[in-house]
Amino acid sequence: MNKKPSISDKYIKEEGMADLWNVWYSELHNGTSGLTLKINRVVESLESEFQRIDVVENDDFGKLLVLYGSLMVCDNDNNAYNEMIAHVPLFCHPDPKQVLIIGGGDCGALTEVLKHPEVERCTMCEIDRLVVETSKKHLPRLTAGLDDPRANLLIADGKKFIEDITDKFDLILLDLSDPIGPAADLFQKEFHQQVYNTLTDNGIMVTQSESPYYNKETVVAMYRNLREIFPVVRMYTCFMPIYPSGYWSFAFCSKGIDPIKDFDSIRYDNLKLETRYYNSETHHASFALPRFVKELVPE
Ligand code: SPD
Repeated sequence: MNKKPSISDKYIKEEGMADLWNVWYSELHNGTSGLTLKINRVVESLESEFQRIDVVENDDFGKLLVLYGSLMVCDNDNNAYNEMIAHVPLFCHPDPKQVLIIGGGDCGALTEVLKHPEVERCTMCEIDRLVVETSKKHLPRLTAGLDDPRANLLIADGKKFIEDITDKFDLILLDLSDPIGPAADLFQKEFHQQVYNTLTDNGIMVTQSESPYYNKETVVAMYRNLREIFPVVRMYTCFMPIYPSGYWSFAFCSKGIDPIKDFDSIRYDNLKLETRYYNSETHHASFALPRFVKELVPE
């Protein structure tokens, strides 16, 4: 991103003064460490029915969406998270026609899903309309998928939606914020069981599963529960510099499909996806886990 010259740049260049612009965003991750970004401007701050919403701007990451004081997405091209939550399962399912996203209000995952021509419909069930509207306003590259006629946006509580729906889906993505507030129930075993019941016979669920570095207790409990529901449960990870520890995980859960053996390399080669992080190598490599992570989620 080209930074507009600011008053501080003028002082530095023309008057040799120290950089006077001194506004920072800091996010604590465990009480004693965290991430700090220098902020060019606070673009917008809002309060929705569910949470505080901020959009701030930083030279390295562009505009960033912050929910309840936690960074969610940025609009530079480092959106490994959106690519990995979407393309990993999509290239493993033999015929992913009906896709459901629970959460995902920034629409980044939706936009990635709709890069696949096999997808006939992608329903996104997001509880907070203001997150979608704020993302549309400030992060248009991420929300481009909303203009696709296959996108079906519902503003509703994902938990209630799954309880009531009778349709089945080939792929369900749980593109959630952290397990606090409105999203907490969506990390629980009861909800995962309902998601399992909403999948077709060879369906796949992928859920974001937090940082294996900082959120060990959450990770251990989640995978223990998931293994009691799904025949196949595999963790995969990606590099995500704006999330705690920069190292983020997903749970690939299926009724039988294997994320490595069932990867469709022909479909991958033919689609020629435009991505920045995902490719056939990162697909496979993302399932290779360091020893400390394997110990958290033994198979
Ligand atoms: N602490 C940040 C965790 C964010 C995980 N999910 C982000 C969802 C973005 N669509």
